[in-house]
Amino acid sequence: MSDKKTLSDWAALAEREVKSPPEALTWQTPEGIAVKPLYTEADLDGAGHLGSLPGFAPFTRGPRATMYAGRPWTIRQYAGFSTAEASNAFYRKALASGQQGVSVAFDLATHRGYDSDHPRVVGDVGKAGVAIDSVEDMKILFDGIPLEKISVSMTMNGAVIPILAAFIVAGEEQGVPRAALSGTIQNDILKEFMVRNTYIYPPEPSMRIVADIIDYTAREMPKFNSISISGYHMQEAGATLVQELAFTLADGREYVRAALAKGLNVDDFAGRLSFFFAIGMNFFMEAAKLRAARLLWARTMEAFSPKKQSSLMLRTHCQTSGVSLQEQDPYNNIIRTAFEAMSAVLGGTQSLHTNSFDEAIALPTEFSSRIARNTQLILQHETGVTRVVDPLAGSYYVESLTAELADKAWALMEEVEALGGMTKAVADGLPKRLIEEAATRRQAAVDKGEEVVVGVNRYRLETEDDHDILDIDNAAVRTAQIKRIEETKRRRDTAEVTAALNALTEVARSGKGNILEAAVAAARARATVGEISDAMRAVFGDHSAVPEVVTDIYGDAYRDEPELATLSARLSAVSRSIGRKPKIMVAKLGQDGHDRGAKIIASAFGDIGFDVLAGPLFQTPEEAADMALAANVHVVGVSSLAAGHKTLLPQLVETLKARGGGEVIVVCGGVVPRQDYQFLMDHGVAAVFGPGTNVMEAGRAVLDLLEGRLRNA
Ligand code: MLC
Ligand code: 5AD
Repeated sequence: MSDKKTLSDWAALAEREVKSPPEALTWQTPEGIAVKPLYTEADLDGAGHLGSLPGFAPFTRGPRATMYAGRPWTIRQYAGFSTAEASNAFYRKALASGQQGVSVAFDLATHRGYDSDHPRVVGDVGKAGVAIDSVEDMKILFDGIPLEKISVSMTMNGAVIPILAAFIVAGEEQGVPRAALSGTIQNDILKEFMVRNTYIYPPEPSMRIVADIIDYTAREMPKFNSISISGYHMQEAGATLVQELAFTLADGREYVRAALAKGLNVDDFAGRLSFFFAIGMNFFMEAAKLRAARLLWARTMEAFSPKKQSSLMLRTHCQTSGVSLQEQDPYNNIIRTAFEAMSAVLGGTQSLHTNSFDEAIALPTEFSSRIARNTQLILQHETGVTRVVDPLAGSYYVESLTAELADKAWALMEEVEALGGMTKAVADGLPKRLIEEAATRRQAAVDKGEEVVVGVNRYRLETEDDHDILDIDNAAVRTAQIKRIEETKRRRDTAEVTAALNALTEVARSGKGNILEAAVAAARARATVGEISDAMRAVFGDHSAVPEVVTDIYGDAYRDEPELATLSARLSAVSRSIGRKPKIMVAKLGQDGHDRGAKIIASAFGDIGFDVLAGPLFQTPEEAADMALAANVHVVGVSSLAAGHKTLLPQLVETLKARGGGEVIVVCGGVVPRQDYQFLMDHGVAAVFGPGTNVMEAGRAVLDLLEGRLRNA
């Protein structure tokens, strides 16, 4: 009885159970990792990272010795909408209800350095975050929130200079010197060029801004994290976990080099670099990812020979995954978020945001935010997970995943090094391409039902219930903001503002002095976010990207499916009757830079056989209409993820009509609440494709519309 069983005994037993060799149960993940049905001690042989203790390099088991037993992670919910007054009230209520840190979501106008009165941002003001135009707004935003006690994260990358400057001055005027301010500024521009797209200036001056902020905060703000090096948005854009890990850490290495090139000493700033990862549904792999991230960052930093242990330490914020959440049967999202939160905590995050269940529909309501926050409070207070440090350590599976993720990510980091580092790799387009390929592959797997999404491609409800959503009256916010801008400009000393802005331009031009320092003076004099941004635009110019679309990924996945052949045949028939392939322009309007959906549609529609024109980011409705007419398209498909659809779509339809393009079919996809479908239809939109749309079905629907138009012609 006591004879020890071997792995081959197990394999034989397993084969009898499932009637095929156990290798058939191996799961090939998108990372290229083969997950076996059983892990044993033998799998630890290759795992060289074992045996370390928390609080000591390489920190695989956590950056602190006691981790949550000493102090739990910070419950830091990302939020912001409408005006500074509205967001301030929301933060105060959240803090009174158990939230522990603040995290500001700015609107897209602010992100891209435009004041609320700028004509390019009519659909964006106050929509996806709070509108901030000057110190006056910033002071209202933090009114009654003690900045010497509560740490504040600000997700800002494009307009990072005017926003951080306004925050510093708001602190000053609240009686909190900048040395006492604690918090984090995202300040991670490389991933903006890759995936998030709220850049303003070209890469080179943008990297100078990052380095100037690291320099200034290292000297002046010892409690402030100078950067939040973010993989989150890569995963949201479709990256695999290996890509997320590798590109994030490679970005980090690039920022370290930029700071060193400014003459800083590594130990003076490395301890205030922080990170930010997404936590998706692959439960154990996500926890392992955080462990691997700490291991690899310590290895990366060793190369710079720091003296302080803290310079090797990766501290991170995590956010549960937005893309994993669904519009269909949305209460399922509460469950998804809870699992993701647990995984982030088992991985040892320092700070966490849990998404609200209405994520795929609109911004959170007070109700959905409460559930999201309580998910963390229950984890902290009721489950006992805080009592023990790194409880997954020693798990054959998790340790083996930690090692395998680290190896694969390191190999990809080496590839980036071979290209000359991340700035060069980003310019070359490699990371963006790899991420978009992974995103398109993933979409095909979901559309084909290979990857199950409950309530979407399986167990779908016949009818969905209505849900209350938060809808922002964007016109009212804009009016209020414009009024405050006018007041601020009336009260300030114009000569002082002009002098400060000129001085800032000169620092930008000459390369001498610190950009943030000059901007703090301008902010104090009440220069606006737009004016400070423009003072740098005058020297740096604007960055514009040419959209590239990957091909043959979606089509290849459907190669042997009759569905694709049927669709292609219908498309050929339409092509014959109109004398060319039907042409569709995929458009992005306003300041919404979320382009995963647009890129997947452009790529898949191209593979199906449409003639696809990918429009650039940030078009006004008029610019999109002109481009569509000049290119003689049959269809314009607008992808909207930042809630601008009710303003921008009607404008597009009207402009097309006014300029002789009344026959162009306009469709819309993205984060559009069902409540808005009728409004859009009444304004001339032919079809709306909400979240969870199967791309093949969208293709069929667009063909239906084209065929209908031909019949009526
Ligand atoms: C921690 N501390 C302990 C301890 N654990 N002390 C004793 N015993 C323990 N066990 C101490 C720390 O040393 C620190 O002090 C203090 O407690 C706070 O702990 P922390 O772990 O540093 O937490 P926090 O302050 O919350 O900082 C976490 C962080 C930071 C380092 C990850 O960068 C951060 O808060 N990031 C949040 C980023 C964010 O919210 N981003 C939103 C993005 S949304 P000291 O003195 O050492 O500091 C987005 C979406 C979009 O981007 O729009 O696209
Ligand atoms: N308020 C709350 N959460 C937001 N997110 C984005 N903007 C806001 C906001 N204004 C969250 C969503 C999204 C992720 C990028 O951040 O979860 O998926």
